[in-house]
Amino acid sequence: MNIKLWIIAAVILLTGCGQSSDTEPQESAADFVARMEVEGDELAKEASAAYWVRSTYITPDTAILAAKAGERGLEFESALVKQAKQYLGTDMDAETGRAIELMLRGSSAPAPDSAEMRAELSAILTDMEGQYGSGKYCNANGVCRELQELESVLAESRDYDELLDVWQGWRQVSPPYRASYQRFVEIANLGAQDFGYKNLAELWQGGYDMDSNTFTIESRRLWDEVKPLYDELHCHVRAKLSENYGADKVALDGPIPAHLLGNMWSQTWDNIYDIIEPYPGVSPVDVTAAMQSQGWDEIKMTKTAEGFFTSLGLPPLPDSFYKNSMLKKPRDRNVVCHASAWDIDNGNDPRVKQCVEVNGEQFGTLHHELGHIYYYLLYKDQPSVFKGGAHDGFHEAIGDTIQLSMTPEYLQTKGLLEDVTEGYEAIINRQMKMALEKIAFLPFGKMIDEWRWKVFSGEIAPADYNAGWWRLRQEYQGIEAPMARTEQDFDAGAKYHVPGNTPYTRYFLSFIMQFQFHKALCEAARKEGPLHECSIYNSKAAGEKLGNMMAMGQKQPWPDAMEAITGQRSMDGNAIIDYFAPLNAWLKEQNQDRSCGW
Ligand code: X8Z
Ligand code: ZN
Repeated sequence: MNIKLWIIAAVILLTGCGQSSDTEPQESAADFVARMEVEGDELAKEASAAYWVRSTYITPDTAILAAKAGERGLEFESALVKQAKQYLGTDMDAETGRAIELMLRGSSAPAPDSAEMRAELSAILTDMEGQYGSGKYCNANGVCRELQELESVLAESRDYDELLDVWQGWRQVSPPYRASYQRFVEIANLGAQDFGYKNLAELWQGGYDMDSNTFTIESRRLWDEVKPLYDELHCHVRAKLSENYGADKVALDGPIPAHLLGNMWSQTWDNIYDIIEPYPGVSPVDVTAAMQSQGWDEIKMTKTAEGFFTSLGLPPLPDSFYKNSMLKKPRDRNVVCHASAWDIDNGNDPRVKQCVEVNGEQFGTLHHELGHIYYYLLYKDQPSVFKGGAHDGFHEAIGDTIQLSMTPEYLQTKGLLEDVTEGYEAIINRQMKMALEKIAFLPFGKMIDEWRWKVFSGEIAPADYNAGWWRLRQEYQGIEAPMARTEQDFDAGAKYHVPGNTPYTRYFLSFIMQFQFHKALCEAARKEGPLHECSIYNSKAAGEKLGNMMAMGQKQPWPDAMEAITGQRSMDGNAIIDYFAPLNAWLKEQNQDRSCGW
């Protein structure tokens, strides 16, 4: 998560929204921006200290501290937006204009101008994330497990009933905050209206240098570009699961039961690669086994990930990073294990919070988090208002772009793979593993905010939260709940980003853009050959391109940053489709006698 504290101008989302106030500004726009910079930094220091402690030590005491800090942040934000509005339509230099525009975007949880509601909103957000973070499921035998342990069962077990037990078990964590979520929606919608938006959906959609309507059309276009490949993958995976579990459990003409895909939320499916592997035994890549047998720990994993970034000519992480990060789950207290990267003290004290376990998935997540950290380091000299990804999808895409370069050859240089197998079958196997991660994710990445946008706009009413959720799960992903669900449940709330209130479209965009970035960086690195074989490891030319783009922060509209790295000015699904061309052709052949769809 890009924790650029939702308090300070939390320049995450929003357009300059055309309203001006009658009040005459008291100071020049440039003076106002400069003053906010200082005041915002001061407040951010206090808030990040409170949030960090809260997230790494969940207790009723830290809830009080974090909620209080949040309240002050919301108060600051309301005042900031109010004054910033006064400058709309007035004369100012371009840089100040951009700063004002970014300030008016508001944060992901804006509060109305009421001390009572600020307190309520902040308390609700703190509490929901805390409940999620300390969630546990105790089964009928009295065995209690936390989320990461339950996730391991989803990843490793192939026992239908055992999978079902942990799947439904984790979903017992969220109903207790369903009513809180409903209240959060009411308050934050009022806040969005105070800031000049129809509702919170419009505010969230407004953070992309185009109006909210154009953005929703744009993201729909991207989904339409990649959906045919998803449909092929879905069809094949369903057929293999049906073979594995029986047609009575996985019907060949309907949605896939959600608990069989190897992931608690069915968002990535690479954990069931063993069931899907196109050419069994060809070119096995088992990073987890290699790391475990060689005794890797979280520090070696992080240093290795850092080593990729430094191989590109990017700077080493500051010593404080290793001193202040939380890279291991503490044994004696509840923490928010969902991985995140924190920009504390304006790029001087960046930290990762992650409950690292020694496996390939967590190694990938570490690269993802370091992508955020490198963004922080590279835009550290920008004024705070320009610190941020060109848009939030850029921030999410950096570390993932690096992961696309973790080819078998690269893994071999790190001692994580013995032999590199070449040939068609090896390519298809490797592409399948990646597609189970990257293509399977796309409709999930799209549907989460599809649900929230409808919840914020009222199209999905509170009484319909869960049914609305499953309608979208089925429509986009072609999956279904494996057991009866009711409005007593709150299944959306069992995914971190809902109680954590982190917008999710950013990941959908990231998964598309990272392939554009990979292609462009491979060209900069002068790598010939297919993109799925390219690694930019050690390429200073690629690093320079990436670094220059990150250093821009959000000072300019995102198409400028996109152009700086790819030469294109738009997001484009063709790069990911081209990347998977071999697998796409293979899947079409496999599916030719099947009836696809759900
Ligand atoms: O939440 C994350 C990161 C932190 S920004 C670990 N991700 C999404 C998720 O886990 O649901 C990364 C990809 C998708
Ligand atoms: Zn992230």
